[in-house]
Amino acid sequence: MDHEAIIVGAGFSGIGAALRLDRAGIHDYLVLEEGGGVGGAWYWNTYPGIAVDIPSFSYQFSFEKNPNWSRVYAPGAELKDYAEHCVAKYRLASRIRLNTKVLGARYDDDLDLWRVNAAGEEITARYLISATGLLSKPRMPDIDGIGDFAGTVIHTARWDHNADLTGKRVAVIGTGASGLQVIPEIADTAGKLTVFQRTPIWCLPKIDVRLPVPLRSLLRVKPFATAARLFGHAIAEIQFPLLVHYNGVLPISTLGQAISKAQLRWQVRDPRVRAKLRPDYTLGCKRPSISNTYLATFNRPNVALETAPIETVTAHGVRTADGVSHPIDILVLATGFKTWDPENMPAFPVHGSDGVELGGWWKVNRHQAYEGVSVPGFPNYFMIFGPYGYNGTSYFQLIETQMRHIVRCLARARRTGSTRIEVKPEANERYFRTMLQRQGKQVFQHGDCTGARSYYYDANGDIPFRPTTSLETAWRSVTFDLDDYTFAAPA
Ligand code: NA7
Repeated sequence: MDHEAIIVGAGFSGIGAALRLDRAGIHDYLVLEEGGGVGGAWYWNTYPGIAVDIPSFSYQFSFEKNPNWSRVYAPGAELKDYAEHCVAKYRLASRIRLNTKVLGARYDDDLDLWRVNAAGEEITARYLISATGLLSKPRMPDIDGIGDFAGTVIHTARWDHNADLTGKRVAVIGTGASGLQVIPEIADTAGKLTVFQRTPIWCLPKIDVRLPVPLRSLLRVKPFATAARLFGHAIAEIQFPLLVHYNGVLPISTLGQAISKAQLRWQVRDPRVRAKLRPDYTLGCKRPSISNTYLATFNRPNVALETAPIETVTAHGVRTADGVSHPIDILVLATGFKTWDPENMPAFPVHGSDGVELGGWWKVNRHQAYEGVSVPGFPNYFMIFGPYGYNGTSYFQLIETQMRHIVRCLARARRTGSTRIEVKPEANERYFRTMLQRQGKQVFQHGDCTGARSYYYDANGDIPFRPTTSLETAWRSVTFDLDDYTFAAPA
């Protein structure tokens, strides 16, 4: 066996997994990363205006707080720097193999290990930890003629820094979080900017300020760092878990909608444009976003909002269903990511015990995973982002919570000399049932999500996010019953 563990992905999940394994005394692991650098989403996404969309104080490891964030919502480059800092400080580089795409993994029932196809080379390990994130595979829109466009096409998740937008006719398709960030940034440079919106997004004010150096030095003092972190957690908790999962109990969406509408009235002058930007679904049905500059961009004379459906992309532009042709030079796709699609969940073909394939198993049985971490029939396989694992708050809480769970399993296996850890089907079913029962309070039941087109839904119409608060999620990771797993030693 080559290693005790293989971690797939060197984004924050993979880095966090590695750091937690080290802390648990498991040093023999290898991190495999497709990209040429670490940082995951922050390595790949470099479009103008990219920034984190929950406060940075919450978007960091609890044990490695960064006192150098330049803003409450740090720009993407600082997140990438922070990832590199963690790798350097904890000496992870020698255990990360970059430019190595995992093409598949197969469990060997005889030897209780995973055979991982790493860019064509087989590497074996007892444990396989998937840390591939959710938003890592860019989604190309299924629009007719897109391949015929003669100009430059750029997906926000793979920004082309050689493309010069100065004075050009630019179109952006998509008004999700990426669109909201990139649109105000490029409006200045582009000669004419046309934004193609299919579904408006609830846009909330961003409580963002620059953090001057004296204020940053306060973040080196523990009580201030803790207070900032609690502030960040509170915002993140309201922004998703409370808003979405406790919609039937707390009127956050009503309040948020009122704030968002007030911002729209205040920032957009033309009432017709305002009407187009106003969503008609309940806040929380799809991920809302925050910006102080997005809406006002539509006051600019060189920016147009187009809501007629796109019929086709031609060699020289976009034609909408009302028969209008929009000539353009550069087409920006802010069209998001594959989420619960079979190509992304799992991110690579995973064949468990007896060769069962995970994507196929989920297709038949619906997305499910015990505590969002493990699936029956897939021994020694653990996910950071599995179905019903992420409650929507800071991604770092997910990483730390899931690693607490995983490390508890690995520690018991060490203590008992076990080589095979597998969640019991009845424990998984119990967890799945509980998750489904909890959905009664979610916005998806209480609100009107008809027109939202949310990426939260999978092909079965399920929303495999964990309907719990972060406190409960963390509590479960330390209290779940280890007897929900079987631990087996070699015969
Ligand atoms: P999102 O939030 O999935 O947004 C994608 C946008 O692209 C959204 O407005 C889509 O409209 C639009 N889209 C996608 N396909 C098409 C087609 N075919 N035609 C027209 N419009 C289309 O991705 P982001 O990258 O913005 O954000 C992802 C996450 O990153 C975000 O939630 C944060 O957590 C950070 P739709 O709404 O589907 O009508």
